[in-house]
Amino acid sequence: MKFSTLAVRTAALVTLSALALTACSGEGGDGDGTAGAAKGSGELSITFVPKNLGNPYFDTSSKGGKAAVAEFSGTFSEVGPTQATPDAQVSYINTLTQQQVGAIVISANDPAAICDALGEAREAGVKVVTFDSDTSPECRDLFVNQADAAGIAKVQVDMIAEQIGGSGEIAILSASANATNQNTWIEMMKEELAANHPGITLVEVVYGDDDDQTSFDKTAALIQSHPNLKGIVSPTTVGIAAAARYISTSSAKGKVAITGLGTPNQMREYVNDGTVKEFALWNPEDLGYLSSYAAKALIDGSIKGAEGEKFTAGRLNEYTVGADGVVVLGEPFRFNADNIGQFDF
Ligand code: RAM
Repeated sequence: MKFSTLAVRTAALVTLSALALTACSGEGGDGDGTAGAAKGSGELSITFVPKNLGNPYFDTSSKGGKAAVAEFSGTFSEVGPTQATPDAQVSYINTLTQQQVGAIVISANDPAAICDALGEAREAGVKVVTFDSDTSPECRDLFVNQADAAGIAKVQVDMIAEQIGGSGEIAILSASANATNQNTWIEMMKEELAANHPGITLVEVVYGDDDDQTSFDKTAALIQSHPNLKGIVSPTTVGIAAAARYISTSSAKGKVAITGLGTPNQMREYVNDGTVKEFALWNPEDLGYLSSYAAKALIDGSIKGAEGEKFTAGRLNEYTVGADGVVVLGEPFRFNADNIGQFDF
């Protein structure tokens, strides 16, 4: 246990320096805003397809993706659905296949629902990189994972255990019910709770669909139906911000802890008003940046997605493809009142 704590702390420090650097060098403003897909069969035309548009997390990952594409003089674009439903991305993938883009970089709302469409894209010569939320491995060339899933699960369980004093009822407010990434983390959180926190009971898992209002309403319902609830873990940036907003003006403030995965810009107000003690995330801008370089390496043939292959990702330096075609960005980082002022994303 000691070793893993040390390893996480060391990695967190490294990540902190990377985050601080990014915070200083990032361009201002929000995400891409480009309408429509990259046109034509331009070799390095790379299109990002987030789970949903209008989600600040994906605005930030697209910003990093766009910056990388500009560095290697490719063409960047972003398209996607407004709602994070399982097959909402299919029509966008089909259009991109017809347009013969160089690569699709996609965060999947469902591990299987977009596989046929991605298969057709790959048959047509389009490279497919999943990032953030994977499909089944056989449906893509590479998955750029934000952090090791076990580490993401553990940091969230550790934070809620610390914040509720190690015992009591908790609930999870997730994204959409089919989201590959959240479902993986939830399973691992359950294992971590069972193994190391016998005093904590997970009473319910609810789904806010990465929609602000739905997540807000689900938070209210959770607190009403579980009067002894001591904490909520929300492994989604949309959910945690909506839950914090609800709790900040309700009588649950100070009684129900809220933690999980959030962006500093969305959570700052709730850390400053005492609603939230601590939450975690990686740098979504770096995730997008790395994903664009991975797509480029596939397009130019320097990698195929096989274990052990290496490629260079601009200012993030060299990465190696791991088992099952997975590239891991880094470690999650904890944000709290002491450090949140240093970040702008
Ligand atoms: C939301 C999305 C995304 C997830 C983050 C933490 O923005 O569900 O997939 O990685 O939260």
